[in-house]
Amino acid sequence: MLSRLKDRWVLITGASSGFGAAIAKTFAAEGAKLLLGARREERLEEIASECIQRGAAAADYHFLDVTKTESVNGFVDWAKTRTGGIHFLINNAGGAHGVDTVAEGKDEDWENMLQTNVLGVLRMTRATLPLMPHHAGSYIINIGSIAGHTAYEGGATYCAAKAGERKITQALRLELNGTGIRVGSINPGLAETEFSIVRFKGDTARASKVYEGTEPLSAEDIAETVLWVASRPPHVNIDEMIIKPTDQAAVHKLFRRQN
Ligand code: NDP
Ligand code: 8X3
Repeated sequence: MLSRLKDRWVLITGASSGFGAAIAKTFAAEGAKLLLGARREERLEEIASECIQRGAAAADYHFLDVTKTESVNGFVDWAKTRTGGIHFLINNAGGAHGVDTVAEGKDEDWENMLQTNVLGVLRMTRATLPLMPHHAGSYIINIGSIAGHTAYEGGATYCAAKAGERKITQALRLELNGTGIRVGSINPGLAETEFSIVRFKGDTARASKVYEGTEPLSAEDIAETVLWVASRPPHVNIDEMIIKPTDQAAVHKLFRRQN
């Protein structure tokens, strides 16, 4: 059967690593046409060329900083030179900065988390919506987190940001009702990507401790889930999904093997 992604234009933010890069490669194998954005263009170049090798019908990339309205609008203007219609918008760019308590929190970290995970999703969606065809199975898929469902110490702003992403997803679904454009959110738990390296500001030893003795999700696990969601027929909207490693019964309950 012909893939529902074949020759469909897919815009992925945060495609330079982790989930975004894995989603790009997974969609490439379905023959999709990819528009990849992030700040590290050299990474995007490598990923775009791997996507072509894997079967993407197109894989173009451009600098994107979702914290800046001009950058988002410039990215979408560039996208317009490639295509007249974007079928899938994957709002994935984001992450956490620091694990300070509220009492010790830094403005810069707070602003970064809210800029990327909340305002970035709003800016990208506003700019891309005019390019999304109605009643064509178009889909906005936002990457949330279990942090948007459950708060934890040291995560106040990240949890607030992902809860914000969840509310944006819900409001957007109401606003777009009747257009045929689907809106959904995928909320992963512990997954090993560059997420913790970024959260701990480049401290790789501290980052790897997060996953010690446990089997986290991989970026590919999330990419397969996004592909499944995007491949449902146009009348099916996967509203919201939570996906956690088997070892993670809840945010605070993580099984770690001793050895
Ligand atoms: P990574 O750090 O590996 O990837 C984050 C991506 O976001 C990178 O491609 C980065 O690109 C991009 N990004 C960050 N800031 C910006 C910006 N200002 N403008 C454009 N792109 C940006 O982490 P993950 O793949 O794990 O994270 C992807 C998403 O998944 C995030 O929204 C994260 O919050 C969420 N998530 C992660 C989980 C995990 O445990 N890993 C669990 C649940 C959700 P660049 O630096 O090149 O700009
Ligand atoms: C990333 C998962 O539990 O570190 O969103 O917040 S968690």
